[in-house]
Amino acid sequence: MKKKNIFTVFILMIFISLNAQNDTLSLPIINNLVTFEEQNGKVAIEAEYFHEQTLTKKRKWFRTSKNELPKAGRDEDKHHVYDASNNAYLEILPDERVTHSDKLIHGENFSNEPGKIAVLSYKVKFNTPGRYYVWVRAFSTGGEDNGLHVGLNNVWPKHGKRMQWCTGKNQWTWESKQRTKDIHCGVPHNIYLDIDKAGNHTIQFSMREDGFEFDKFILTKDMNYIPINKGPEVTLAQGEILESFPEVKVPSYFSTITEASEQIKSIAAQEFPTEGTNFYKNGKNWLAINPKNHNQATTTTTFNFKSGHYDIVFVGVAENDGKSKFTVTVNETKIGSYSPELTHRMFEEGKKYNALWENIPIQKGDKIKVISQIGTDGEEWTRGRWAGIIFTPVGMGKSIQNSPSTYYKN
Ligand SMILES: [Ca+2]
Ligand SMILES: [Ca+2]
Ligand SMILES: [Ca+2]
Ligand SMILES: [Ca+2]
Repeated sequence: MKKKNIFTVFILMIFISLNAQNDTLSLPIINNLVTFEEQNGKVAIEAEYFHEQTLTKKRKWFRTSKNELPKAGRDEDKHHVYDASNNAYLEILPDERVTHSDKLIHGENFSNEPGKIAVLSYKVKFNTPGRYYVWVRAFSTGGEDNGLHVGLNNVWPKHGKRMQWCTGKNQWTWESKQRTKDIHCGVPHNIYLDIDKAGNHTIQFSMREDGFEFDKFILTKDMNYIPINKGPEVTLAQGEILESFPEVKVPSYFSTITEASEQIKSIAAQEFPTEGTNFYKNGKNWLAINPKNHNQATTTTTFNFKSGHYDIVFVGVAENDGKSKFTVTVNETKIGSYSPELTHRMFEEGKKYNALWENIPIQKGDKIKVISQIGTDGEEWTRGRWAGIIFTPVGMGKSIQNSPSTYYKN
């Protein structure tokens, strides 16, 4: 065989094997004997347990888990396996419409009509007929990945159209709201399916917006039910589920946020110098002060990102021994001071323990200084722990802070 031919065969083999992997991730992992079961007016099902996927020419649902990362064209957000129920979820790819400025193509990256693109099916045995409200757990990182349709037995009723998520960005969020012409963020109690008689029915979901991430769904007869955390256990009427997915550790709050978008710049606490600052490196994520030796510490580094105006998010660590105090300056001009509230945990980081300073001008080469002071509850001392500083485009600082809280006992 000529060199060129060998090369072609080689490329072809890579192509086939990559596609094989991707095809695998869009195929069902249960057979069509598996039937879920409604019990006491409720049934919960993992998105990844569909028995069939159809109409996949333009877009397809792909499974993501610790060792299964789909490569199916444009997909700018990160993987979100941590905190997903069953450690796996589906994402509809490619995600060609990421922001409002990407062209909207009806029937390709958007489908206001249900049942047209990438239809997932789930077999459910209902013991009780009646009206079932539909809740879906989704992960949205923007404004063009937060819509879905739900249907029943190949019918797409009015009240299954346009499920919508507005709040709960950048974290797994249960929602059950219908987008309407007047209320874009959706009307609660408006998404439901009417099960006319007991027995087997097929529950279906189809694409509204590409890039949508789908973890789990619940059908409940209780109009006032609100799921929490990962929701109820899956219940089976028939068949077996063999696959279980390996757990993924929740990354630190700071890294979850900073990795969420290319637009987000950051300097982690441990990227600041410690020598001669009274700080020490505490675990993998924090700088801290040993209260036996010091009550204050100061460290300075250079801002190396593009000059401009930024929203600044300071990720401090709440402690249960008191309130630390943090001050940030840019070239000796004070940007702000704050103290995270007490937590009942030993440590905690999350949105409510951050500071936000908006629309701050910073030049490349400016000196960013952080001053930490320890706090006390009268008996013990905090360690002035902090995780880092985040710089976002103006107006983004508020919205990027949603992410699961994290806490450690190093
Ligand atoms: Ca993605
Ligand atoms: Ca999209
Ligand atoms: Ca996505
Ligand atoms: Ca799941």
